[in-house]
Amino acid sequence: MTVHSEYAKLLDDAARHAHEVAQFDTDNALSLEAAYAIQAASIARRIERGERRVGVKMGFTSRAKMVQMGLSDVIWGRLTSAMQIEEGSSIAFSRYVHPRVEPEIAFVLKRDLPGDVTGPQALAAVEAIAPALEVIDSRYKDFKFTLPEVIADNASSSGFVIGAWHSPSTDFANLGLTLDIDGRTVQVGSTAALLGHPLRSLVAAARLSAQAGEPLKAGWLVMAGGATPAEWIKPGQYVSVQMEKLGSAGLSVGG
Ligand code: OOG
Ligand code: MG
Repeated sequence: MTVHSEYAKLLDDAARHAHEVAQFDTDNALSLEAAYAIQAASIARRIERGERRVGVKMGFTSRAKMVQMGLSDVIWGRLTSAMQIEEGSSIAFSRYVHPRVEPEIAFVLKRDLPGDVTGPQALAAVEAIAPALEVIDSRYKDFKFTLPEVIADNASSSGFVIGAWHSPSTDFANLGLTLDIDGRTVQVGSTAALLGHPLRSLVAAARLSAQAGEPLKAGWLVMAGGATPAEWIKPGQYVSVQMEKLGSAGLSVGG
């Protein structure tokens, strides 16, 4: 096995069996290119097991997230079918290492998107938009990592839930949102936190995916990134995002 496939197996096994691993690049020797190669190899293992590729997630597209995790480069990860959580359903806490949740906005595409697009061109390819929650679950001990390490770990992606779809003609530049746990608001933010406008996150997703040789496809989902810091979740909780004009999306946390 190459070094890449060894790390890919390590991270894939950690995600499958919900156990943590030690950081392996504390001296920052791993290039970003190598980190994305590990990510690709770990997702290839999921695809071999029968999962389908369903889209892309963006990371560190808001200042709130950059500050919380101490990293400042926009990153991306690959979404697969097994990561999707049905709206309102329950997730098993035991299947995660140390999950957190964050409010996002999701896009679904009606057209393929090449890498070099303007905001209006990207918008023209959007079928619908929806409020969403991402469940992130770093496989690294204590949820601590370097930039290459989190990229290799598929940008901590673990699960996502999407609320009702709406027409992209709704102005989504600056929609107020809250993250609520058991009916209590724990974070307040706006979709404007995402690079100033969530469409910029979609434009970045198109560019980065095309650069990786996997341009965005019709039918794919794009998760634009956490608009507020992420919150830890615990068994017994109900977690939801409430978004102005677009409504809500939620999940409950089982044992
Ligand atoms: C990395 C993933 C970042 C986002 O929305 O910014 C991310 C992490 O915070 O563990 O998903
Ligand atoms: Mg996220």
